[in-house]
Amino acid sequence: PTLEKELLPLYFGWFLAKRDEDGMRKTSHEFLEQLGNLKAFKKRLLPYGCEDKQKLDLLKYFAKSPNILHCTAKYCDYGKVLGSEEYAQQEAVKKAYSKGYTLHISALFATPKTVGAQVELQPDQLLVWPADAEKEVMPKDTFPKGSRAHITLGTAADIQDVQTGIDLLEFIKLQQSGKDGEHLGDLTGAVAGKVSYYDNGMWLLNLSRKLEVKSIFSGYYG
Ligand code: 2AM
Repeated sequence: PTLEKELLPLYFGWFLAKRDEDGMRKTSHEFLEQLGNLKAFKKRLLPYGCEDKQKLDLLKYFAKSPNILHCTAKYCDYGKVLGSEEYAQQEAVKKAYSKGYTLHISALFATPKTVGAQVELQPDQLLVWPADAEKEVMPKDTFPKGSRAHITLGTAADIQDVQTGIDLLEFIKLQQSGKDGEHLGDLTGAVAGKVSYYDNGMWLLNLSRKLEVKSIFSGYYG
């Protein structure tokens, strides 16, 4: 018999269940629509390459959206990424594979590059979160484990998905240094919460009611 090597995916992650994925896309639209209509936002369009008070359709601005909404745990590039074999062989990862998880979303954010959801990983979810996930993209800073966890909802033209987690870490870095952003408005309905501005076109919505979405931990082979 031939020895078969296990295939590694493009990435491991939590994939939103169909019904919750549809809901999440609607929530994302609602967020961008309400944010774009905020007076404070209309006055701060320069980071988005617009003149002040010009009209900016955020739904069009974030032209790209992932085919399947998910929260990436480990990017493997089919095994080309160092450490992906070791990751896949961890007991915790094998145990989690194909199991259902509820993702907790505490905030939504938009920057000139990306729009995303901040995911608060639960203790059982942190078991499959790579120790170096934050260092991988921001080697000079220190973050609590799981800080990078997010769902990419959309990206501006020419921006890669991977940027969303970097943008999220940028918010957290500012929060860690005591800069909590300026409270510039409130959103209502399904996206009720406080909107804070962090300069350079960085907007964060702290949800009054955390969102919970059902997901399955698995690998994407694409
Ligand atoms: P995302 O997690 O922000 O959505 C495939 O490219 C998926 O792997 C995307 O969802 C992408 O971004 C994620 N990803 C995570 N780390 C990556 C990396 N270092 N390079 C490329 N994609 C990465």
